[in-house]
Amino acid sequence: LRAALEKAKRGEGPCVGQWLEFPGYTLARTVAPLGADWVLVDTEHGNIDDRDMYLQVGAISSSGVSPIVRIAGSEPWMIKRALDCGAHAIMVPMCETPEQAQAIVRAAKYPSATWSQGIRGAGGMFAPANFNQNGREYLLSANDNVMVCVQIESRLAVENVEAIAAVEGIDMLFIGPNDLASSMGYVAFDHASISEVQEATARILNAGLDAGKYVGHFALSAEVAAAKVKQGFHFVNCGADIVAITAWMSTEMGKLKSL
Ligand code: 3PY
Repeated sequence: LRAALEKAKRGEGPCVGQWLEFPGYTLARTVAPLGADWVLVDTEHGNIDDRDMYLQVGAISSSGVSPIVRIAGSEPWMIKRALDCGAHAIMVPMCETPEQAQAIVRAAKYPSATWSQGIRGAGGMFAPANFNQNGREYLLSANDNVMVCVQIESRLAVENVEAIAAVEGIDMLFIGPNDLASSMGYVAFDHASISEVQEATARILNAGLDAGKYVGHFALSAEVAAAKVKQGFHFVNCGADIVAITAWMSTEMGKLKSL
């Protein structure tokens, strides 16, 4: 994942992914080989429980693709379980202050000489296989290899974004445009046409770039994703399983009825 992000930073093509809202090993197995650098398992809004998170993360990594888990909240135990099942990165929603960002980093790091504040517990050895490592290798390298991404998606988060971006151990800022618009008092789905949201988007992008961090943006189509890459974002998805299924099935059903 880091290699794909570094490539994106050098302007050699974006780091692209797919987004899972539905549960199931076979779904993850089907989606992972479709050309993505990463596939995200969404335990925040998806119908994905702890067991399915384990199944999907394993299925994605065994396809040679980086599994990312979006955590339901920012609780240390949730971060621990996502990392213990072998996520290459975590995405934590609604990070609004540098103090919250520091707490998220602490939860994602084993205590070590470099990360004396780390509180991640050292049990659960399912993760090493997803990094082609043995347990000892994983314990020694996870603090460097596992990536921490926080979502900037509220008015307060935008006010604090430079301070959040400066937190050591935060690798990426990711914009959730729907929640951002919603927190500013607009209808979430209208985000693309709201100038306040677009101004905040530019500020978040600049804060991330100035701090030397990766910056990502949520997108529901290739066109939107490509526009965000053009704007300077490194990391984008291009839809989600539920979007693909509903769009394809309703279009085909409509076609059939008109034949
Ligand atoms: C948002 O758009 O708010 C997101 O978090 C993407 O799911």
